[in-house]
Amino acid sequence: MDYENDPGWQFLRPSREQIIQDQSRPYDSKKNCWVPDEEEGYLAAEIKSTQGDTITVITGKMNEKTLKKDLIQEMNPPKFEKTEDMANLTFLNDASVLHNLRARYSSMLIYTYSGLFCVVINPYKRLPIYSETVARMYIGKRRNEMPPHLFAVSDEAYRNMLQDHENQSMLITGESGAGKTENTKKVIAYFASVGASQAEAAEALAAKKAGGAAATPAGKRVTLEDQIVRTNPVLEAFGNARTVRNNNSSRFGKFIRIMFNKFGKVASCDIEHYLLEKSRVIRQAPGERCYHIFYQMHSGFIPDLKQKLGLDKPAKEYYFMAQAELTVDGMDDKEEHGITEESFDVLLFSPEEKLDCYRIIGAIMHMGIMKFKQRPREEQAETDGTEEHQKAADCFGVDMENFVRSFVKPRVRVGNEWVNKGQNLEQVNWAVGAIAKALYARVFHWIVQKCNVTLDQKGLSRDYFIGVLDIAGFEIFDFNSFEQLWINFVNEKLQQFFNHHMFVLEQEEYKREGIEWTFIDFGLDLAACIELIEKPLGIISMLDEECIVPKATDLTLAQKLNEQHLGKHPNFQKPPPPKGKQAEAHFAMKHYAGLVRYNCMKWLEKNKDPLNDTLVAVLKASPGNNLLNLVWQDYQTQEEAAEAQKAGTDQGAKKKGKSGSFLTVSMVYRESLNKLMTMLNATHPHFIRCIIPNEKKTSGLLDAALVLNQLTCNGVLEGIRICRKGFPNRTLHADFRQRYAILCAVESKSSDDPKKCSQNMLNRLLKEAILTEENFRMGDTKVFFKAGVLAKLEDFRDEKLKTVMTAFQSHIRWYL
Ligand code: AOV
Ligand code: MG
Repeated sequence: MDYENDPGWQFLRPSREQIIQDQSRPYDSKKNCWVPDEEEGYLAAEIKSTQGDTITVITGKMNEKTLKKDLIQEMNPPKFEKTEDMANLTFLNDASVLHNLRARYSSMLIYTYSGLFCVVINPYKRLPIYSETVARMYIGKRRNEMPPHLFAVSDEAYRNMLQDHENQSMLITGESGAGKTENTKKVIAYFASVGASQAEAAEALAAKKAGGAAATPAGKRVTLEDQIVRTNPVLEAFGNARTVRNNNSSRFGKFIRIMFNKFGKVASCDIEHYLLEKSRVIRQAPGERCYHIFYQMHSGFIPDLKQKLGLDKPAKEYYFMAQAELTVDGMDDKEEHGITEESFDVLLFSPEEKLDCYRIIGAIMHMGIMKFKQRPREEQAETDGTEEHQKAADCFGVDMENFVRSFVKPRVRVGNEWVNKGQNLEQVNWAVGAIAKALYARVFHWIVQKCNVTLDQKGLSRDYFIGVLDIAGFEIFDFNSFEQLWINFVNEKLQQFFNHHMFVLEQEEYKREGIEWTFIDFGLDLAACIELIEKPLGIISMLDEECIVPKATDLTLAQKLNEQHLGKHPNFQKPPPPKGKQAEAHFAMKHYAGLVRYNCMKWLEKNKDPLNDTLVAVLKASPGNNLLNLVWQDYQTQEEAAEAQKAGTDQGAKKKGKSGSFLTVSMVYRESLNKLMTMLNATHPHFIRCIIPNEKKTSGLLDAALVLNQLTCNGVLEGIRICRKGFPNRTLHADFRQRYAILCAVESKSSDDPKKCSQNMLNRLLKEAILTEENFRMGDTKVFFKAGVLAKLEDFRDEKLKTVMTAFQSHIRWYL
């Protein structure tokens, strides 16, 4: 294939001219270095003089600087300029990693490997690197045969699955706006299209060999692959929103499992979702929007939709969707609604299901402007006009009187009695918000389940899967609450998983090679923080506990947490005083990614997530909206629970954990996190780290401090430091013999066995004090080196070559 003529190629590998130019800069390993710089992260500099611990340098900006010796970092030789895998760098340090990523990004080479990671920087513009032709270039290729690409990682996962008969996972993480979802979409499309066609060919071949007829390709009808790809627009319409950082921000995490048969043909698919941000349904911060679907429904794509739902006001009057922005630059809600609708159809949502779903969202919009008022001198709220109440009830298909009564006079239990208890205005408003959020979350869950039913195709056997995880990275905000605790906890677990995986892999290779080495499990580095969150008497169990203590408040929780852990657990700290826009905090936690100040306000409520049961009962029994019955099906109201208990049928519900009244939000989250981790632990993982280059959504601009911070949070830099503790560079004995023969000619010919030769050569290098015992390890097939050692050998080799060449040239001259 003629790769270089593909329009995408220039964004995958620099041209020959460019490479020559990049590598032509003068270089002196003793002088060239990096010095820290506020703006650029690190500046290239040249050492002028050294006095004891201090060093004087001249930077590229022609400034002279004197600084502590240990602040400077070594610079790599020019042959590593824009290197495709940073694990190969002679000098593994923060400055070189940043420089390499920056140099590559300036040429729009957005993918780079760093050992086990694939790092990608958001290009903020469409690059022609995801085309069908580019995808084809990567099929069946090994990672080092092609420039770094998400497709290379995807293909590796696909091949590993078929060759090792092992499930695979792709973990795509990064900050908001870093490109997780875009990359997830490309991975899914790659498996769906390329994986499918390749497998068809394999299957046809197998069928032919077996003497049977080739399997017929799916033809023009809607294929499972189409349906898999189509889940995305639906999930994005309901789960994505404009935020300050990302115009299309996913407000939930997802794990998509694509299942394959043993030929590698897509057999089925399912989706799991995590931590949907419910609060957005009723509240949006400045510069943000509610979920896209709200605006799509107002766009007029379905001409009579608004009329059917009684949405006769302009969008800006519906409070739940109009607190901040109504539009998104570059996004046409009408067109998007068309795509959502089309995808709904491909995924076999029926017209009735779609309409019921829109009616529920419509009802939420009406609920946001239902007016209530308080009776003078009474703790009793009542309706203030009933227009919106009626419209909401119509959408729900329930009786308006019943609907309103359940807000203002719900049935509650007092001792053994059930009574109708009046509510004040604040309580009513709170109940409206709570039910809107719960309903939305339940509709979202139903949509995912409905997609799963469609994707759950019978027929092909499901032998393996590749799971793709798209989940928000560590969040360190000015105000960190319950949601951040959970996101950060999940990330802590994922990072531990990575560190542990790396440890296991290294360990396995060392063992295979017969190297003596006690490796440290770096997964354990994170254990302390994880324990602080999840163990008995840890933060989450104390929160759960406080939720059942009478008269407990957020502040009693904060106090108990501090009493239990402050000064006793290394990761639990007193929050430093707020800086800039930071909010007050009740405690701080040392996470892998940094210190996070947490504020406990509303934690009890967020964890209990109470609902107005009377209202739920009304909605659940709706005679006019089937979907409404369905989404509440697994919710047992207190009254139902009491009845079930009386009748002795309560056990089942409790055991299944289906009753909302028995489980806290944390308990549900914990269960789904455990399930995810168990599943990931049984896969071969592949890691994609997405990086946001700047906060201006601008292509080509790289904010060094922002990027360095992410490299710290996502473990790329830590991964490199861990690497340095082991023996990251390795060469086969035969290669070693050939390359360094010039340094020890006699030994390189001392045996026919390459291993013996390397051993003899290494002994010689030891004798000459070029190497020390600590520098390397002999394995069965390879020699392993500490970071930087191979570079030293290369220097010696270069020098030797130069001497030989000079001698040779003078010899020739003499001869001539
Ligand atoms: P996220 O998933 O990581 O954020 P997205 O994948 O939504 O981030 O990316 C944000 C925006 O960056 C997209 O809408 C694109 O405009 C642009 N972008 C990202 N990656 C690419 C790419 N490879 N090519 C072109 N444009 C890209 V969040 O969901 O907010 O955490 O919760
Ligand atoms: Mg996203």
